[in-house]
Amino acid sequence: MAGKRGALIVLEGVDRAGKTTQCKKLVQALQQNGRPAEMMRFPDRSTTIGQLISSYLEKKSDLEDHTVHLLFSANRWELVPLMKKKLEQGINLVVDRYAFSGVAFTSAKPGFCLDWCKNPDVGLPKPDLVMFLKLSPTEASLRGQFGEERYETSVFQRAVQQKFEHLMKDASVNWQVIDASASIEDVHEDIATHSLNTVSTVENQPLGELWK
Ligand code: ADP
Ligand code: 2DT
Repeated sequence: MAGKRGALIVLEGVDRAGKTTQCKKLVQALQQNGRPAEMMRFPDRSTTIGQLISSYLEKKSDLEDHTVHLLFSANRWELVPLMKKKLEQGINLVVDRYAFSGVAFTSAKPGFCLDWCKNPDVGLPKPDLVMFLKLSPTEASLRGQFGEERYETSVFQRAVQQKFEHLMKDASVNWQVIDASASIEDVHEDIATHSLNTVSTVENQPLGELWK
């Protein structure tokens, strides 16, 4: 019989909600529980496609809006063989942003419908758990200024938040809303509990396909 597979766990949320902080802590906690775990993030800026995206985000280059959406999706697809291999090896993957950010950010731009935005990501490995770190714009602003990258304005982030709210109504995805305004340790406890439950639940189940 094949061994137990790893879980695909995604953290989503607005800028400064604590995604990166919590992904790192979760990987450590899973490992301390004897569960192999690794972190990934999207965009993965290290690949050739990722470098195009990075230059766009840093405003060093301009890309047409449909084009950059497809590049973000391609950046996920190029990592799929590696993700599947690791999951099959029993490694739990903790992912900082995924297709939900892809859809929320592009559909917050004028002229984009949700369905068009979802299409390129249909069939990606389906996360076993997606935790949305919820934080109000006021609380986010207390965690520091926006950076200099594209999309880092309060008007755009509010539009993105609304798109996330819409995506979270999709019951085919295992969404969990996390109160990200609590202390780093309390948020971590919440996230670790959900994650450990998921890891045990899915270890003998097949990996799903997103939005299919
Ligand atoms: P994200 O990846 O969602 O943009 P980060 O993990 O980079 O967020 O955190 C943004 C900033 O907020 C960092 O300075 C981090 O130390 C701080 N931070 C993260 N979580 C909390 C928390 N629960 N309470 C207060 N500050 C936090
Ligand atoms: P960070 O590297 O700080 O998370 O910023 N984005 C992300 C998209 O527009 N589409 C996507 O598919 C993904 C994964 C969110 C990355 C920025 O890129 C946006 C913020």
